[in-house]
Amino acid sequence: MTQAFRENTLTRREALKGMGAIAGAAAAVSVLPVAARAAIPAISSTKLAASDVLASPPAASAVAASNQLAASYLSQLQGLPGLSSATLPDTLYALNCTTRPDITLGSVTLTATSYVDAANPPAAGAVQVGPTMVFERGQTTGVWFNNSMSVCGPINNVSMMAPDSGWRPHGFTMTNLHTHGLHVTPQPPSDDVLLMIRSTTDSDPHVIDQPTSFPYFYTVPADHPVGTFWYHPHKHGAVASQVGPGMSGALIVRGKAGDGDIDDLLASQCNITAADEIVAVMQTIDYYYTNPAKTQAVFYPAGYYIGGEPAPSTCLDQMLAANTNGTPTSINGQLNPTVSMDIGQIVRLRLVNASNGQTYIPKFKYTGTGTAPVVPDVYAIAVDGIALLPRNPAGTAPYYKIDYSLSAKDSAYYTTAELITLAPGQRVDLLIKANAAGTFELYGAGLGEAPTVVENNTPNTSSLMTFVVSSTKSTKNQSLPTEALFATGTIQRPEVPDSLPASGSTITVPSSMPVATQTLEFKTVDSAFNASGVPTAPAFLINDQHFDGDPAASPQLQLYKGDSDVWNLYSSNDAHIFHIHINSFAAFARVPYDTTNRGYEAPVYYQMPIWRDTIYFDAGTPDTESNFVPGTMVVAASKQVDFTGEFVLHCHNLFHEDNGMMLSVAILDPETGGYDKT
Ligand SMILES: [Cu+2]
Repeated sequence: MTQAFRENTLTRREALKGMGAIAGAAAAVSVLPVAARAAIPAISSTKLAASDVLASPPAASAVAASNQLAASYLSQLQGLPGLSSATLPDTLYALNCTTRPDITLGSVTLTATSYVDAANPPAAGAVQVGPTMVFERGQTTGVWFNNSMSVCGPINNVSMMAPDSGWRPHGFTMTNLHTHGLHVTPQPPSDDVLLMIRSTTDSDPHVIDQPTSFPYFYTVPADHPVGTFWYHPHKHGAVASQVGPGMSGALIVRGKAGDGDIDDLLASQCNITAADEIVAVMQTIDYYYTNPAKTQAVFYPAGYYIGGEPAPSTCLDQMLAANTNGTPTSINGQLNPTVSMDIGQIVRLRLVNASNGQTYIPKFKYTGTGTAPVVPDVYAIAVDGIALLPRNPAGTAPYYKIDYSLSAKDSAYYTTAELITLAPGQRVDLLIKANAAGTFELYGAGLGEAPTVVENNTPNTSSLMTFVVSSTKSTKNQSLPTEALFATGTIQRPEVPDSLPASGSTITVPSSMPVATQTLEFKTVDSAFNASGVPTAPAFLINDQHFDGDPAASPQLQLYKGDSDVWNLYSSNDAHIFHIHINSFAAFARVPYDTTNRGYEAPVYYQMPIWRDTIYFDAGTPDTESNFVPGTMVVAASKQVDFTGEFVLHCHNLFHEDNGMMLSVAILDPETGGYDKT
């Protein structure tokens, strides 16, 4: 098997060698005007209107111009091994990773690495969130990707090829692009997060032959779920330092009117349309400048575990310090923006948690004086980009209403908790219905204020957004979707793992799944840290392994196309967040640990399987190294369909990921033991 695997595999080193040849040409061509990118959502400083939020489709002429640009790269792309079937994209975006000196956040102006729409660069002072990209299923979208971010001297010493680069932050000006949650091939030129795109400013001799541009092509299957996804850098060792200053953006997958998917049903049955949507990218900026002049801006995240670097104290100043509510949280680059609504109006809020390590439980509170009016109702309709399954396919009540008062740790509690807890990397689509006039703050609830899967950690309790409900009654004639609507057969979700029921209130773990069980223990090793809090050995482990850091090494976990896998996920120290690329999983139970009797209790099943690509689990208590008590276990299942190739699973606390809490994963063709050609 190993031999066949090698023979059928385009190794990463071979691929990069081929791409090195593209780099020179790319730098010259990338200055051509690229107009296909739809306008960046114009978001005012005080108000988010539905019309400012989503980009309109690019004009046909712009697509043609972009295709012309893409075509100039195709012959070179097709010269690469394994890439002979590359086709012209239907839409092309151009994304620059650059350093902007003019980003404003609240009263502060900062210099930071940023995603910029090359076709429509932001004005000075504009927000630092990346442009919202819209991918249409059934189509191929290209993202022409350039890296020219700046580097600060000492940082460059943490070379790409530094020893122990599998478990130390390093290579801060190298980057790449990950389409978080998309079911697309992990092979280049698609969602390959092992690629490394160097900066045009980077002179590290170890990376000088890497490309500075890359033409990503994403073919979204015609049956892909429509929903809320996002994109961010995924260069191992530098993810937190790049996502932290704001290198992230929303990625919305859309279908077509009349296709019967959730967007279409909401429009036709409930009069909730794209014009009623608000895309809200949540970011936290608690970063240190690398020099006092603020002329260069690779950031040390606060609390980053840097090995072999000068202590971040003498030449740094802090921008936004964490307060008692956690790090201040910006929405699309603004602090506490306002949304205006009328009584009875419904908006769809697409929340994206793009923070490095903050977890939120969104909840409303009245902020005015006098008798509190009824706060807006909150319904979850999708998490991690996939429409919820119904509990009862014939249910007639609006779905899924968040009941913040639940407290008994039963099925309803854990289901609600899973839907409303928003851990790093996760998304939730909420319908917000205004009940009464007043000013209401959407904020992060604390423990005890709402059901949550955060049981012994500290959620972020920042202000998020303010909703001002006028005394006018809405004339939009909207309605809430019933539970039965979510049973409509035209709603696309991932393929159901073998033996896992698609819905129903009596889910049990099948006794004989024809599958593999993957049990993953996430662990922070306290004794690996020195007195300064810097690891001197791998400190963030999954099954006692850390990411090998070698792009040519064999995958650390092998799965097979066509298999279903059950995932048992737990932590024995510290809270962690499991994320796996390419195939989402259906979470269906949490299994509490009895700390007194030292054993797992009976599983608490969700009311319906909940599709996710990212999931949170707490550490147990006490979590001292000599007395590990595991936290609540998550049980999930997934089916490995459509794609073979190499990708990763990891903790989505990005500090943990950069310190090695990641494994390389391969999905192999069971016949050949290798990867299919794309
Ligand atoms: Cu972690």
